[in-house]
Amino acid sequence: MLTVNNRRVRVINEGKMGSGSVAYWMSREQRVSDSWALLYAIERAKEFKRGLVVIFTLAPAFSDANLRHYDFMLKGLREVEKGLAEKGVLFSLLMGEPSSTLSSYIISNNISLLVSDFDPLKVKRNWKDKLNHLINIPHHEVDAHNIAPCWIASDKLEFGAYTLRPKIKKYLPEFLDDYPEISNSPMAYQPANWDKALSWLNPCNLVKPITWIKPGENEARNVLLNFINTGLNGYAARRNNPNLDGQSNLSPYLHFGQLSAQRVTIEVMKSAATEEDKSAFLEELIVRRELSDNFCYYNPNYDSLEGFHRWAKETHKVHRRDKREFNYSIEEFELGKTHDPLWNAAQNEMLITGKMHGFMRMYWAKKILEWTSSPEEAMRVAIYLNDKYSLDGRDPNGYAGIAWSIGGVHDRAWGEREVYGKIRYMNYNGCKRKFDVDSYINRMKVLQ
Ligand code: FAD
Ligand code: FO1
Repeated sequence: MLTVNNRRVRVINEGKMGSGSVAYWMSREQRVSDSWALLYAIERAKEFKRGLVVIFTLAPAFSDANLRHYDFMLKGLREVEKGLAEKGVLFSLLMGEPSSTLSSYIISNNISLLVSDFDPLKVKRNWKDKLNHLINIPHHEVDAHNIAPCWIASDKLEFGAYTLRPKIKKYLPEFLDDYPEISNSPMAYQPANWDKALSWLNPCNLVKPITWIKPGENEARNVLLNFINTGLNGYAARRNNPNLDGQSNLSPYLHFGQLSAQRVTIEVMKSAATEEDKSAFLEELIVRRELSDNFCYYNPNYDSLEGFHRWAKETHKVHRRDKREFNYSIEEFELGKTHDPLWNAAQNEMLITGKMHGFMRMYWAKKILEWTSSPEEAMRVAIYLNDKYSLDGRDPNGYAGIAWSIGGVHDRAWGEREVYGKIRYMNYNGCKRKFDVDSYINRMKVLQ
């Protein structure tokens, strides 16, 4: 019986089925439970009475990811390999440029049907486009990240949360269903050589792995349950105060797909928290997160000025020559060496812990616009630092968050001022009115 809603699935390559196993090319959704992509592949293998293999292609130098990211991701993938074996599913780790590595695997193993998981980022779409020119078997793509599949929720670039929210709400009854369990049929397995994989990647090790948060699907569930029991209550009031641990800390797990946002939604809705806290949290988890996928999917320039709305490009053009009171190099930003102790504290929080508080990310990115020579340079610096140090970096949420801060994407025009033009302004005094800036600064000093 079909448990995966086939409107979550689209055929991105036609072709003739091979005689071998069905393959699920795991990439964004790195987990065993609660994955519509894995469940779809299991159902197809059953339908066509074929074997099933789950493949992960480790790409060389994935957009400058470093040891901090690979440590978290590879430990999570080891757990996936073990969890799949408990379900009797084979896992295969391939290393190399994904389209060529995977196409030769498909050909030499006579793979009959390829299933992959949806990801709006250009790097992934290029991999799939190149792969589809090298294979002639069917390739089905499943949106296992969004509750309302990206291409169903909206067929165009949305202006903001206010335009996408009603569309997502309309589809929740159809798509927000619980996941079926995968029955256990344990099998012995030969683990992949994970140490060799790490040395093959040879990632930059100047950015240290994170130890305050543990990777993997099981730990992700623990963090979720702990948040629901202790953190969800009061989320609406506490989430924007960087001195309180008011956020869920789920973003690294969601980014690497070690946790399903649909699972989070189901558990949050079942919880005893107040309606106010639930809706405040689900607004971020569902609407803002799925708005980021919409932005990256329908706007290929999601990481540049070209991706801003006309009014924003216009306002940056008018204020391009405005005098910058400060103009820092990427190294000065990276080492937190600006004149502003609050900005430096936020940079240190990200550099050391791999996660900057959500409120500070807005201030952090806006000040980069204010203290660089041009909006282009601001985008370059913000994306570079966010992707290099944030565990949840290289994510649609990051490109959308930076475009919101520097280009007013998903925001409106505000009163015009120097350098910012009509982009929403944030300043130190505004932060002081919201929270105890000195205690945040002192806490981050201790981290050093
Ligand atoms: P919580 O407040 O507990 O939120 C729960 C989940 O809701 C998050 O994990 C995330 O999936 C979603 N969410 C919350 N706020 C947002 C938002 N503003 N936009 C989209 N989804 C949201 N998020 C990333 O995942 N990766 C990034 O690289 C990233 N870079 C950002 C850069 C800037 C300049 C800005 C302004 C925001 C950025 N965000 C990014 C969005 C947001 O700040 C983080 O998702 C959030 O702080 C993650 O921490 P949390 O899971 O504890 O958040
Ligand atoms: N996905 C892959 O399929 N192969 C990789 O080698 C890979 C490396 C990687 C490193 C850091 C990182 O943050 C993400 C990485 N991803 C990789 C993608 C990740 O799984 C997510 O799908 C996307 O980054 C989120 O859209």
